[in-house]
Amino acid sequence: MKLIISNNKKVDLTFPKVMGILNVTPDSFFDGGKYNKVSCAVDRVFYMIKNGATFIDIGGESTRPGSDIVEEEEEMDRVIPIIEALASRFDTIISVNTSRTLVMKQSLLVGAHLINDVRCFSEKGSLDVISKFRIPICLVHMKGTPKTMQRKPKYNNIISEIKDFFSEKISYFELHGINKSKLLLDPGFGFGKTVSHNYDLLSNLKEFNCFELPILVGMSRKSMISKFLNVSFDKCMLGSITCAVIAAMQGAKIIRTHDVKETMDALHIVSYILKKSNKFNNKDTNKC
Ligand code: 7PM
Repeated sequence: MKLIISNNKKVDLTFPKVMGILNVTPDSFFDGGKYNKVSCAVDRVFYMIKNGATFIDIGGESTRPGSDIVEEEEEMDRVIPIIEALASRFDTIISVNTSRTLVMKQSLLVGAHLINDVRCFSEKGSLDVISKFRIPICLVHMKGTPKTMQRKPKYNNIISEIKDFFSEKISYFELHGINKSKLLLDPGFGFGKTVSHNYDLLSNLKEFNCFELPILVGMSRKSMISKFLNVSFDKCMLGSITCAVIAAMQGAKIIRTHDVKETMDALHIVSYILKKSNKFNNKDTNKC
């Protein structure tokens, strides 16, 4: 499986790859406020690339549960100078975590490669921007909004509900001129899900291979780990890597993480096992 980024940029997704998280919000629960200066962000990204990150995901708006909306201008000021600096220095794939049309457009103009929108391109005009730039996009499942999503989320069958969501979105984007090969699918761990829902998802993750699109997962230091283990966010690394391994063994192709080096160690072993057992091409999966 390959992901075409642009004419001269492709990523081989036969084996899982790492997406390093760069939060440039002042309030992020884990690394907030540390990388909001351009030079600090450049250093941090250099370190992540050196340790094996293929993608860098930059976010200027906190979407963690209960967070407030950030003003557009503020989000622009946080992310655009950093994207510009990264694009001129590194050959990494720059993903932007945003829901705003203007931020998407400006990011792409200064060199971003991928848009990761947890609100699935619901803002007016965003579809036009992504179709014009022909870039890959990540479709994330979320029930509710960041402000309200953790107020007693309920599902009858979380797997079939998310499969229906993906089917609907794939058709919708294809209808609007976005090639299916540009889509990444993310079941959205922590976005309107209880701890138990998140583990229902993780234990059935291989079900989503039926779409024959790359699966991206983000569980790094989320409450499915901290609440389950009853530890603070800063003591969640091994739990996060365990979840990453469980996902990658089921065919997840991109692991979004705070801990690039440690996740890469785990994924090297996963890749070798997938290769030896001939399970890296997800050919054993059923149709949706
Ligand atoms: C709960 C806790 C929800 C922390 C979200 C967060 C993902 C993402 C984030 C993900 C994709 C935070 C994160 N999580 N993008 N952005 N997938 N594609 O750092 O799982 O606040 S945000």
